[in-house]
Amino acid sequence: MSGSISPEQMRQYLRMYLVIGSVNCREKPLCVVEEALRGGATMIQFREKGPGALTGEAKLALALELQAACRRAGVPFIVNDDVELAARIGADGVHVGQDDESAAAVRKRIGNRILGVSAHTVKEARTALAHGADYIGVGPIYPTLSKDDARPVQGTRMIQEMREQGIKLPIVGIGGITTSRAAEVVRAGADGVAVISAVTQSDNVREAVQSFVNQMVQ
Ligand code: TZP
Ligand code: MG
Repeated sequence: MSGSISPEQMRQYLRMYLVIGSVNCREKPLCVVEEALRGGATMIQFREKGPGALTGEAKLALALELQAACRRAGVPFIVNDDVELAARIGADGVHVGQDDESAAAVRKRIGNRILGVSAHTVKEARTALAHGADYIGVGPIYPTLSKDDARPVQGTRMIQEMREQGIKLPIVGIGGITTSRAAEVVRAGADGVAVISAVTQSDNVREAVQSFVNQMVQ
């Protein structure tokens, strides 16, 4: 069983999904998130991972700060992996990978909040649905420098295959997506794009997000 969010609402939230942690940022993460929200980001994922990532109280403090910005903007705030943290701060949802706590267990723990699951095959997509996922993240679509343990690049083919095989769950593509590639990801059947570096490493975060949002309209 999925949560209480409707698939239609979920698809809207996935359109321009910014994934962010302190290690991805060239300036203060709060500034990046606030600029992204001004640019029209539709959902934010706090993914505090990799060399130099914050832990403990510092991680909690940053999560609270970013969550407050999202609340002010009325945009959902999702926590990657850390179900404990999500529960503690009352996040709007959790995103888990195939190597994290099982989606079914997370669904039990988070009730109706948003549950996102990474899926790399049609089988994983079906299992995610059975376990109560509200959306799946599919990738890496293109080469990425933002995830050390990324699986092989899939191109847009897997999204297409999932749609051909009857997967109707909301899908967000992730991995190496730039503004010039976003349309291709949506054409393959995704409802939106999840992006780290094309936004966080950009000289103008707000404009980068705006240009993704504009791609989504076409
Ligand atoms: N999962 C698959 S690829 C990826 C994650 C978290 C990293 C995406 O980052 P970028 O910088 O948008 O390629
Ligand atoms: Mg994970």
